[in-house]
Formats: sequence, structure tokens, C-alpha cells
Amino acid sequence: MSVADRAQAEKWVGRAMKRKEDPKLITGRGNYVEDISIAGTLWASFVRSPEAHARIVSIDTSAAEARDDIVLVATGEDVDGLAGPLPMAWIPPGVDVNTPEHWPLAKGSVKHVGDPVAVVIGTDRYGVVDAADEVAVEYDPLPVVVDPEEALRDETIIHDALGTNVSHRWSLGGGDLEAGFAEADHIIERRVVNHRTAGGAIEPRGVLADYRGDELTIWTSTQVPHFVRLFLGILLGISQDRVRAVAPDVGGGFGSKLQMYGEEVLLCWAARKLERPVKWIETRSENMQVCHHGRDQIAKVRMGVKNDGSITAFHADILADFGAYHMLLTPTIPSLGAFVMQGCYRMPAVQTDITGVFTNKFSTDAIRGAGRPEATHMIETVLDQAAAELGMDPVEIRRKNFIPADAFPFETTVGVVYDSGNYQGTLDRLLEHLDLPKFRAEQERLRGEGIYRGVGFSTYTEICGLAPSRVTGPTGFGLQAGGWESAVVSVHTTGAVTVYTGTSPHGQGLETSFAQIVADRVGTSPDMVDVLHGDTATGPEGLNTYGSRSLAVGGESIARSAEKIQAKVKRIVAHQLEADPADIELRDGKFSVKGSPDKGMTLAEVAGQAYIPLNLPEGMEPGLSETTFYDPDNFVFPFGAHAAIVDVDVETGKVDVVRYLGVDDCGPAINPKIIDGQLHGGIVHAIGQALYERVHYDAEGQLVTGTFVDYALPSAAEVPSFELDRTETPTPTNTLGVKGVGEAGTIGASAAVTNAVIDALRPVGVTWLNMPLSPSRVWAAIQEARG
Ligand code: MCN
Repeated sequence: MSVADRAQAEKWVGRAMKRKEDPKLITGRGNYVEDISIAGTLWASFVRSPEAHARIVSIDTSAAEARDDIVLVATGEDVDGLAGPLPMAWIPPGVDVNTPEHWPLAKGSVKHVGDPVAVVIGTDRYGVVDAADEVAVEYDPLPVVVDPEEALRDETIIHDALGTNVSHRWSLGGGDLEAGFAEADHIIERRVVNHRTAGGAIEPRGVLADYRGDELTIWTSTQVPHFVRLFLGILLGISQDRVRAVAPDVGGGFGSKLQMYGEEVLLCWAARKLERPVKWIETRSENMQVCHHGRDQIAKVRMGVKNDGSITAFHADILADFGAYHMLLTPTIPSLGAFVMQGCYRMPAVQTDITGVFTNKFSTDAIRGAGRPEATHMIETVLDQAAAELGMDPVEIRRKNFIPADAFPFETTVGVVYDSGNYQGTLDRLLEHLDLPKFRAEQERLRGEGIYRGVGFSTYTEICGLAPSRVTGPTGFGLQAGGWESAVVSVHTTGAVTVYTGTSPHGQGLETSFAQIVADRVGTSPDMVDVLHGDTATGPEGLNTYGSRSLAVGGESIARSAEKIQAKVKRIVAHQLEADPADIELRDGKFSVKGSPDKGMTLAEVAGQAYIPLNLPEGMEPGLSETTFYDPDNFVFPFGAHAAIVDVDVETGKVDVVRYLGVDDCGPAINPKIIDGQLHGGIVHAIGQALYERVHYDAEGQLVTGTFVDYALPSAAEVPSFELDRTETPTPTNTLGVKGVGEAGTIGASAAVTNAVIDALRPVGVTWLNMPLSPSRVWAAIQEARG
């Protein structure tokens, strides 16, 4: 083994370590909100509207109030003292947005099924549910609008105070669109429907609120405890230092817990009013109804191409269904896709127009990928349509248009600077694993046997690592306007290390990957590094976990704190060994003088000295703890090439994914096993959307898919073993060179599956399909094609 190889082998970063956090989670020793109890806790249950749109005529709470086990029944009018309605914090830059008032309990009218009209609080967990049934609400039903295209016509207005169902219109473009289309030999136009999906986290939401000694503590199943603390403080008029928000173990979020929910506000309000802790655990049916949904866009997409396959113009005109109210980020979500609407291709002209409308459904907001899966699906499926029209191979049309590897940093047509990329590299590697000529021959042979097999490609790039403050600050993104992340690395006197991160992991394995980053820099093992998160009382500020930011922003701030520790340790060791700090190196777990490896100190030995000022260099502060607030210069732009191979049963319309291959690039791997795990989850999420999952409301606004019986989440049985590989192109944005991967699979995969199904069905005449590719939809398309 060479010296360089040995040095690498000794590093923790890059190792496929098993996740430190898993043993407790998989042996039932996790600590979820449900597991936390405080003596004297009351329980809450919500009375929710069965109507999608109605005036509240009366609410009779007397029967519930008469029960011995009920302490409080409150309606919208009873919730006093809130500084304002629920927050909508982010809007796209440079636009005014119509935002209806949204209160924790409805006032005067309900706008969607599940809209809460009252809360019942009492001593018994099941008693409050019975009592909620006894609250008699009289509704005067109003016309219901479920279809966003109908909402746009403003025939029935959902929020009278706004006078329109339109939230806002917003555009982002660059280049001369008209000239681009004029130059094209072919213009491909498709209506791309990206239907509504749910987060589907294993753990539904849960809240425990406790107010004592003028301090409010909330334990909540959230991705964003610091946001929760901020907004609770504002809404309830409590100074931030007196609010503590804790996200204990969180059983997944997938974006649906990046929110400030009314239930969280209401439980805190009630805990303060009643001077008793109050708890609520969401049921799965409630979760399907009122935990925010995602996607729900209809886009008219046009792509101009020349005969040689080069793209001349791309236009996406998106109608986004926001549901009944704006929640924390609702109006911003489709805009996130607009920033990468040219994907990994050269496009001389590109434009995204977005119209957001309200309907009588629950709100949409960020679900894994948030805007980028929708954009990628549009680009990648319509590009395949262009290839088919030109008689070109889908791989060749991609190669023809890729931004070349030597063009980075690359300023896109809309002015976004892609940090790094090698799109040819990931596609080439993918094709090493998938022998395309062999596949095509096999496909032909199978068709002879009546088996319809298809392959679909998707080559994506995305924008993540939210976010540079220079972008989020001035443009109106972000109430706090910053995009930084903070980290403290503290070495205790024994050499044990505690890391405080402002990110808030809920399944991403950050306790392990962050420990690997620190261990390498301070000369210890990840077992000795404890990563604390999710509690606003334990660290400095934080901006939490979403937008695949935790590693690229939070991990980088941890690396910087660890580097500061290393520098201080070197100075202490140099002082002790009477050497120059520049001559101290970290080698074999020891800080030693270069050339004298036997003469050195371990981290534990240095830590012992660091707390004894007498033993430190003149003027050095005692202690071994460093803080960093890191604000990146740019986003990061991971990318990859995916291929799905599917079999379609042309008699039943059933689709089976028989192989799935992906080559992704998120920069140097901190932990390859975690990267694979993130991709597995992300790809399944997108296969779920492509084939099975759909949040469906009927014409009356009733939620048809209110349980996991009707909402078909794929299980391991529905997906093949994934064949994954990586290339590693470091980003210049951070010193680790890393980019996000938490959403990558979700962003790339739905187009690959859809393109594969269309490829399989071309011989029977099916040339275009919108998701979900359920058996009935695919079967109907086959029948239509066969006439
Ligand atoms: N990683 C790595 N090396 C790299 C890049 C990433 O080892 N070069 C590792 C990171 O260290 C981290 C993991 O991959 O352990 C994901 O990191 P990152 O891409 O920074 O994403 P975040 O931690 O910010 O996670 C957010 C992302 C989002 S936005 C959603 S939604 C999502 C997701 O992650 N929801 C999840 N993954 C999820 N996984 C689970 N189990 N549950 C969810 O709810």
C-alpha cells in the first residue's frame, strides 16, 4: 500500500460506515414525541370539517363541555391573543402574492375537508376523540372548486377577501424565446401533469406543549425546530429565549414536516391557557388529510429543436394548485424548479411562467425535491418526445445538448451559476453498466414473445444546499433572510467530542457522516463524537434540514469548526513539545512533530491540558470549543444519469420495474452507504409517484385516498435491487467539495420510469403518457392507441 493510499485508508471520510443512530431506532429504543410523557398531561383532538367549502352556521360545544373528562373546547373565535394568522414566510422574488388569512382554527368558513373548526382538550386520550364527535357543527355548503383550471376562471371565489383564486403570477426567463422557437425545425408541445402526492412519513406528526415558569417548551415531530421556535415566539408574544422547540427522533418528513402547523400553535396556546401540558398525536387519516401535500402542477411545455437535435428554446407555462391556503413556503415551491429549467443542457432561450391558484383541497408545499422533480420531469420527458420525433436515440439527443465538462462554472440562460458538472461522465458510466445495443437486441427478441420491455433515461441536475444569503436575503426568500448554518465542536477534558449542529436530521444519517468529518480533523474515531441536534436549547441558532442543505452548509460549518480545533490543538502540542506549530502533524491518531512520529500527544492528552491555563501558551484562552456560522457563496448542483427498465403487461396495463440503474455525482462521498440509502429512498419515492401514488379528491372535494389502503406507497416488493454507482466531481463552493443527495433520486427517477413505459409501448402506438402510470391508465392508453 502506498503512503497516499495508507493515509486515505486511515481516514473516516469516505468509509461506508453503518449509521451510528440506527441500533436504537431499529430496536425500539428511539425517543419520538409519542414516547415522551409529563405528569398531568391533557390530550387534544380536533373537530374537522367534512365539507370542502362551507359557511359555518353554528358550533354547539355543549355536549362535549358537559363531559367530566373535558377541560376545554375552543373554536376559532375563542383562540385569543395570537399576534396574527399562520405564517407564509417565503415568496418568489419581485412579486406580490395574494395570501388569505389562515388561522389554526377556521373562522366563519371552511375551505377544505379536514379544516379544523374546534379543538377538544381533556384528561383521556380516547375521551377527547369521543367528545370531538359530540361537537355539533352546522355547515351551509358552498360551491366547491377542485380543478385548478376551473379555479382560474374565478367563477367561484374561495377567499372572498381576495376577490380572485389567483395567488400570483411569476416568470423567470432568459434569451430570446420567440427567436428560439422561430429557429427550430420542430416544436414539441405537451401537457405535462405532475399530480399531487403525499409525504407519507412513517411517523405522523405529534406535539407535546408545556408552559411553566413563563417558559414554553414544545416537543414536535418537525424538520425545523428553529423555525417553530421563531414563529411560536412571534405568534404567542413570547420572547425567543423563553421558547424551546425540540425535535426528538423524527420518523421521516420528506418535506411534509418543513412547516409551522396550526396544531403546533394551538397546543402551545392551550398549554399556556390551561397551565397544563397538552399532547396530540396525529392519526394516519389526519396525516393524509392535513399534512401538506406536494407537486400538483399542470404545465404546457414547448421545446424547440433543430433537425440535428439541438435545443433552441424551452418554455414551461405552469399552473400550480396551491390548495386552500398558503402555508410556510407554498408560493415559492414551483419557482424552485424555474431556476434549473434548462436542466443539464445548453438552451439559448428558456422561460418559466407560473400561475398559482387556490382550490378547495389541502395546501401543497415542499415535498422531497420541491419544484425540481416537476421541472426535471418536464425537461426529460419532452426531450424524449423530441428524440422520437427526430428519429434520434434518446442518449444521443442528450449528448448533443449537454453543457460540456470544461464549461464550468457555467452561467445558465437565466443567470444561475452551475458550480460544477460532468454530465457526459455520469452518462458514460451508466452505459458501462447498461449495454444499450445488447438491451435493444433483447427488447426486440422479447417483443416477439409478447413481452413489452422498455428503457427510459433521465439525466438531471438540481439546485440545493440552501442557500447563499446574498441570494436569499435581497430577493425576499426567507424571513430570517440568511442561508447560513452554525456548528459548535467541543472537545471535553477526556477527549470525547460533542458537536452541536443547527441542522435537524430526521433519517439522513447525519449523526454518522458529521462524526466522520470531525473524527478526521481532530484525530479521533466517530464513536467518540456525539452529534446533538434538533433542540433549540442546546446549540446556537440553526436553519435546520430541507433542500439537501445539511451536508453542504451544515457539514461544512462543522468541518470549519473542527479545523479551528485542529489549529488550536497544534499550538498546544507545539507549546508542550517545544516545537513550531507548523511542524505539528496529525498522523496515526496522534499530533506529533514531523519526522518524529513517536513524540506526540493524543487528542485526549491535549484536551486534558487545554483546560489547565497554566499549561497553555502565553495569552491562549483555555478550553477546546469552536463555533462557526457558515454562509455559502453559491448553491450546489448535484447531477446524475438514471435508467429504468420496465416490462408492461399490455393485457392489464401493469408496469413492473425490472432494473433500475443510477450514476450520481454529489461530490466526494463522506459515507457511500448513506448516499446509497438516500438514493434508494429517493428513487422509490419517485417510482411511487410514477406508478402508484396519487392524492385524489373527488369533484366534491372529498379526499378519496385517505389511508394507505387507497394511497399506494410502494414497498420493497414493488422495486428491484438498485444498481448504483458514482462519479465524484467536487464543487468549488465548499472546502469538502460536497453537494446534496437527499433529494437526487426523487428528482431524477420519475422521468426515467415514464420514458421507459413509453419506450415499451411505442410498438403498440402509445407515444405519450402522464403519471401516475396505473394499470387502468396504461390499459386505457393501449386501447385508445389500438383504436
Ligand atoms: N452525503 C454524503 N456525501 C456526500 C453527500 C451527502 O455522505 N457527498 C450524506 C450526508 O452526509 C447525509 C446524507 O447524505 O448524511 C444526506 O445529506 P444532504 O444531501 O445534505 O441532505 P439533508 O441531510 O439536508 O437531507 C434533506 C433531504 C431532503 S430535502 C428530504 S425531503 C429528505 C431527505 O433528505 N427527507 C428524508 N432524505 C430523507 N431520508 C429519510 N430517511 N427521511 C426523510 O424524511
